[in-house]
Amino acid sequence: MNNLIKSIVILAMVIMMFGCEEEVPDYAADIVGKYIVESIYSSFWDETIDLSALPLEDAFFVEITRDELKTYENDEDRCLDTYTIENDEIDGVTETSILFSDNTEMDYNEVSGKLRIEDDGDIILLASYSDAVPPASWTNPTLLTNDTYEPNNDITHATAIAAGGTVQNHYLAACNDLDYFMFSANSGTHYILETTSPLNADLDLELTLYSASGSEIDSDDDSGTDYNPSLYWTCQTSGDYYFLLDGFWDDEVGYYSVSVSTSTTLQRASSAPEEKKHRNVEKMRLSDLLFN
Ligand SMILES: [Ca+2]
Ligand SMILES: [Ca+2]
Ligand SMILES: [Ca+2]
Repeated sequence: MNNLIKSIVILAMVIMMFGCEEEVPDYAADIVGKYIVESIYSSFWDETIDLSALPLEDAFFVEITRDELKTYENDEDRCLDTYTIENDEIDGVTETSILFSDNTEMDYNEVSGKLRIEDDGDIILLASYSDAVPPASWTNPTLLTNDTYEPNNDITHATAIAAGGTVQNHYLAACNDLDYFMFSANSGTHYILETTSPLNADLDLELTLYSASGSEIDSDDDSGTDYNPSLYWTCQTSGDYYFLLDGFWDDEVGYYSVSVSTSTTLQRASSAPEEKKHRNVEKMRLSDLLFN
């Protein structure tokens, strides 16, 4: 055989050899990615905990590379630029399991586009996440992304709220979040500034009303339901007015609703300053259940 034919024969044999070899599926490629924890079923508590509505600073993240499964948890004090990360070294990925170098494994499968991981009876449901992990606010508390109205931490960034009873849903975040609001008021009209928080929420808000020049007009702490403030006020001069909602204590966090309503007749008689409502024990953090 001349050299050309020899080369073609060798090439053909090489192609046949590799062609016949069974291809090992790249299972790892199916699960590599960044995820946000959507729910956790705890076999110990026999309870599924829905985490899908948590603000980013309270959420949990998982990042899977070919070598590692990393779990991210923000520190309890959201005001620090630190967080906790746990690395589990991955040895291999089969069709159903992630094998770790410490000889443990977790089963996985896909459920409606989510990655479902089972670990010793606990079930963690992960949704794909495309933004930075950990979120920027974990290392820079000024970037807390607690609700869509942020930033509104000063009067110049106040959230506009219509004085027609529209209810806005907000979140008071850690690190001394301040939520400023602005509404237009008419002389002679009565206004009711009202807040509510979900049942059993451990949230104690206070409200301060300001004029456009920033001078304090009135304030309230607990006149509403639970520990929520509400304020009855009659406008003397038409114009823009501002109010601040912040936590009575430094560690207040949680969802609340706020509205500004008008009334031509309703005006609550002013009462003497009330006593501060007594609060019960602190609520336990979710991560105390999950990671300890
Ligand atoms: Ca807020
Ligand atoms: Ca704010
Ligand atoms: Ca209060």
